[in-house]
Amino acid sequence: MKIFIFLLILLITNTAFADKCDLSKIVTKNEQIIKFPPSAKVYAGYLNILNYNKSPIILQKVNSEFSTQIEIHFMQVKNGIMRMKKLDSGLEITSNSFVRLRPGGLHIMFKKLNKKINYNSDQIVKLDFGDCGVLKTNFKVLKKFLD
Ligand SMILES: [Cu+2]
Repeated sequence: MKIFIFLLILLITNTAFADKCDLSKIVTKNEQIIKFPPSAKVYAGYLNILNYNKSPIILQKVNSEFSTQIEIHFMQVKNGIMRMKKLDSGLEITSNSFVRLRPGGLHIMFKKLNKKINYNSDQIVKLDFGDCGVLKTNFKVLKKFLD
């Protein structure tokens, strides 16, 4: 009986670990912050996120030192007008796929800027994937989006 319970526990924990998210299997590319002219009160962030995990991941929060309010936005056409809307439940990236955050679509919106950042500098941006962990990335500050 004891052996049976032991095997059962082993089986349960093994299955649990099989689907465990691995932060090293999340890859980011082409990270950039577009800084609009000095008068602008927000910056836009773009990047590609690739998920090589066997399970979906969710980008739940974004943190940085230069902004105290960071949101993930998507574009929506309402009454013929394109608007930005906040993604409240986070951004899901399904297993073995990727998402592109780029102008005209999904993007990170850095609001409440509290630190000056210079063009061509690298800025640390932390991507919080919840249980999967926090990925520290480097974003390049640019005037114009580079594909
Ligand atoms: Cu926005």
